[in-house]
Amino acid sequence: MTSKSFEFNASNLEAWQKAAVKSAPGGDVNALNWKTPDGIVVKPLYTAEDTANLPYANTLPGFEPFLRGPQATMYAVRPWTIRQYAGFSTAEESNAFYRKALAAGGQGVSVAFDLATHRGYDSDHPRVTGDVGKAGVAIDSVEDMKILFDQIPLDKVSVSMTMNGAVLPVLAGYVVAAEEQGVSQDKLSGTIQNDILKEFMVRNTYIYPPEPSMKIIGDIIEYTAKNMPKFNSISISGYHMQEAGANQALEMAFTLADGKEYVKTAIAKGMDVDEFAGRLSFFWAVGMNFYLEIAKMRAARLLWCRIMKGFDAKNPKSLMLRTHSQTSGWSLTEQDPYNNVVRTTIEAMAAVFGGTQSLHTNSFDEAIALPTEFSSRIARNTQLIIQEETHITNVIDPWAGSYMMESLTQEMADKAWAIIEEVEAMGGMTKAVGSGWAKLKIEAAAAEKQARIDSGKDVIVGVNKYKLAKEDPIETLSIDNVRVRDGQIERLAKIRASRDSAKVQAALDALSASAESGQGNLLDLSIQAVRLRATVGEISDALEKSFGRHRADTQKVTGVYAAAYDDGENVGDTMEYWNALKADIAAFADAQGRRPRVMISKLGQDGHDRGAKVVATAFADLGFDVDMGPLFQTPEECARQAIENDVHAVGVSTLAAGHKTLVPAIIAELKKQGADDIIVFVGGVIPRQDYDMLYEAGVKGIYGPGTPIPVSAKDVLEQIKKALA
Ligand code: SCD
Repeated sequence: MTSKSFEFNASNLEAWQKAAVKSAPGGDVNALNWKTPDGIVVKPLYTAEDTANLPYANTLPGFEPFLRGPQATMYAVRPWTIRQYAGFSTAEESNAFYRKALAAGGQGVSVAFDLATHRGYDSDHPRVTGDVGKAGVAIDSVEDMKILFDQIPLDKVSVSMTMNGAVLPVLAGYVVAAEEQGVSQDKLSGTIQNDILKEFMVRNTYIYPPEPSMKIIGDIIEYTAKNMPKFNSISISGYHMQEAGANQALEMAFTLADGKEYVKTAIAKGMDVDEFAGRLSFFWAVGMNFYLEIAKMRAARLLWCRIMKGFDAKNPKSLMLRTHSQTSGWSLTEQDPYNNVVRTTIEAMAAVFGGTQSLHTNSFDEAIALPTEFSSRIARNTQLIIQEETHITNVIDPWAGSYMMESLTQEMADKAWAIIEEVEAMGGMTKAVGSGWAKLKIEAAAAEKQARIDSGKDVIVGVNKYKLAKEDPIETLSIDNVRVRDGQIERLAKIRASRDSAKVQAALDALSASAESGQGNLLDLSIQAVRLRATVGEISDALEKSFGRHRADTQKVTGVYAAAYDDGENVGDTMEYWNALKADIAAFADAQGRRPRVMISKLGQDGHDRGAKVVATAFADLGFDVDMGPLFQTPEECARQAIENDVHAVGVSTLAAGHKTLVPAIIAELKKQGADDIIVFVGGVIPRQDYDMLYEAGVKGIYGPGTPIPVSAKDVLEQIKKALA
């Protein structure tokens, strides 16, 4: 008997409904639906009916609308690039890491810069004392760049650089380092992130206000289109939006809308769309919503093709969305951290099924500290195993034709398109960002998500369910930032002493003049200045003279956390805890004549403010008076504001490893300014082994990732009461 001739009793959807009712909770099949954070209803069963009328489900990879992938053969011919994002304090250490990684199966370089470099400060600037060498490599001049790429052939290895604020001096530094390696600009392949709009929404490593920042992007697209045809001029990034709390539809919509804005900017410079659009690239976060992530990546290619047709693009390269992806850093937990290897594997599979061109897999210890050599190896091997052991790469877009995946792809596309149209009605993404609307949308999504976790509705294994009684510490990497800074200062002094200062000054003046007049290309002028050994800080200053420095306001959403926490579906005793705490806070207010007042602050150049914003929202919803310090405060500025606002407590949110320098500094400043009654607490990414040091410095509470906000809020209230008594 062949399978063809096998007889069976046919079923239909009605019969299935009847069968399902028997085991569905409350006899209601609809109770099995899952409503995603994007508002899409995912059903327990999909059938041929769901795909019968889908317009794009039967297309092919390598052809419009590219839903199934930009290449005809995809991984069957060439798998995605394994491109691990890394940067370790000094150029020497980072270079050694890249070379080792390339030898061990890495396929491209991806540079992480330190926070001082991102914000356009040389390492000797007083504002960045706690930031040099933190969260990436310190680069002050082309001499550092040359060390960074030493013995890495830049005509062969593609290099991605995550730089947005100080994009001109950094890209210029790379070009000149290559030039001095004997590699001309036309041979350079790689990507510069160069995506400033999302910086104003979420990542916050901007330098100049939006308008001149867009001018810089236009100049870079223009220069690279003419001189660096193999180089991707931008990496339009949704990653940081999802990391900041956006759901998949919001991430995709805002990113594509950003892309539209960049296309408009380049066209306004007089370029033909097909001259540059083939080198626009994208960047997605891939988190734990497995199906949604795959659907998002397929839908995004469909929508980008539609958008580019709207600009009359003709070249297929202009119509196809090519993307890098990174597994979600936010999804990593400090608790039971080896679980993160599993999370990252699942996310990497989603990125691959979604058809990514390049992928970074996070190391399991990244919720705690910078990755070690061991954790980096496991992360890289995760990709190598998928590429070389599983045979996943042999089939192109393997989810195609799945009733569920094809429906979900269309639904994701429709959801995102509606948001893109909403943005368009506001006048485009620059306007939506400028008004603060886009940022608040993401922050509201973040607060909602946190409330779902804190109240136990969204499960995170090892954090709010299946918790370990005792956590074993893991080995982490620590950076001696004083040593890094001293080394950089020494090298800077040498460069300043050996160059032709008059020529450098003339090149910097030319940059200031161009920024003022709008004439000339800023990347071209930056390359000239870098050849003469002008530094990152000097070039940034020369531009700041005309452009000014951007200061963000500190709006926060209200009511969102409480609404999601207290939506009547709460599980366990979390609601009792919440209500008791609110009563405590109200009693405090009665007794003291005012509510407990906290200032949530970010110190140094660390711009990751999701945690700070969510905590501020939740504390306010609980009944605290909450002040939000502006980003990038020095400890001295923070202490002054705390005293002026007469707060009871300062909460420092730290995610970029600056805590050992900056937290003792804020405590010392409060003391110096006569306010040691103001207590200091800390939240964010802090290795366990640093806890004692911080407590000794005078910190009253440390709340690592995974601490439910009501728990930290209760502790802060108790500490404030203690300090007052
Ligand atoms: C690929 N090719 C094929 C093929 N597959 N040709 C024929 N058949 C196939 N099946 C060709 C491509 O067309 C291309 O050639 C070449 O092979 C390389 O492939 P690619 O797909 O372009 O891959 P890659 O060179 O790696 O480029 C991938 C992107 C690029 C386009 C996505 O922009 C990139 O590498 N981005 C990485 C960005 C990044 O690392 N960001 C880190 C961010 P041609 O070029 O000739 O067409 C980290 C971050 O922000 C962290 C968070 C934080 O800091 O806050």
